[in-house]
Amino acid sequence: MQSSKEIEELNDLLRGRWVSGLWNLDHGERPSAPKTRVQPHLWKWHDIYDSLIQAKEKITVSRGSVERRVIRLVNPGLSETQMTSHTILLSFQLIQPGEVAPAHRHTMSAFRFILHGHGAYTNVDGQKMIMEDGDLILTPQGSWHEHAHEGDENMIWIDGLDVPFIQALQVISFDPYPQGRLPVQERPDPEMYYGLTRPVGETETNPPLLHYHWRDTYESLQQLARTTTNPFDGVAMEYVNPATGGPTLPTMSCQIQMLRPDESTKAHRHTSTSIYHAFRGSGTTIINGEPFRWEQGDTFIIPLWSWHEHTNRSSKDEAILFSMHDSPILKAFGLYREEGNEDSAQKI
Ligand code: GTQ
Ligand code: FE2
Repeated sequence: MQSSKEIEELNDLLRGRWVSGLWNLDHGERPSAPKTRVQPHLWKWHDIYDSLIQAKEKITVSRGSVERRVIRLVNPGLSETQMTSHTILLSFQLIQPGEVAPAHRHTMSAFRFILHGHGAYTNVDGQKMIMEDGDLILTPQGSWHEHAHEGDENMIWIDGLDVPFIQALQVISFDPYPQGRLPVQERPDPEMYYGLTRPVGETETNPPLLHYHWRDTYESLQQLARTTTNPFDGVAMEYVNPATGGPTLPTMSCQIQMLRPDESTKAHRHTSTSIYHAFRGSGTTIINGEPFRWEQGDTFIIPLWSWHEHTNRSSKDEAILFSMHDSPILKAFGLYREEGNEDSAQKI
């Protein structure tokens, strides 16, 4: 049995050599099941909306000062980093008529899910995409992007970025666009490429799919609702990257799901973290035994390895949840695990 004094002396010696003994490992660093500092939490729409409106009064968007009017969701377990989870930063952005959020690019990938307003567009690498409620628009890593508003009412959308993950890899880089506006490229409407045909000879120049229209998404949801439902997620679909057949972005999967009137899903848990936005309807999600009641506009987070199940609280109206997941990261490294409880669905 070594005395603690001897161990201390050894530790002091090793410290000076920039090495360290494994005997100093805290057993808390070796939990028997995944453990996260991310806490379950629900943000009410009223708080988000009021914060955006107050910011609108006081914050002006202009080049070189505040380039985006953005409110981020801070997880109560991550107040030092001010992130929403350990992998994703979720924010809400408001742009007023006439404003331009100047062009830039960064190593973080982003997506936008549009909530309210008309007449704004995002330009991604020259592709001008007019935003409509329920649309999903991607900004893959390294693409130039600018937002501008030609309509006459406030425009609000969700921004999701893989900031904390890219930060952990220490590869954050950011460039402002050298000067002026990002030019819109004159080319055939990229939507003609999204089907299964393309102009002969243009194989290499197809623009990537960056814009998923709500009218298509909703139509697909309704089609799926007629045929099948997933026991844990209800009528659920992933936004696919057609170039790879894989998830929406290399680091983030975006999904849309419908809970039919009175529908309840069964409980499951997985090693990915999920953030949900109630796009339509109202419901209750039980996270590790604790009920979180959501209404349209609310956003909530389910930390990894937490049991969760959803219920639509209405017996008349469908509920629609938009969600984002870091599962592509876990899957890429063979770390995705899932456990389901086939018997759990219970009425609340
Ligand atoms: O709109 O380009 O919420 O660069 C955070 C960083 C939005 C954006 C955010 C960004 C953007
Ligand atoms: Fe950006």
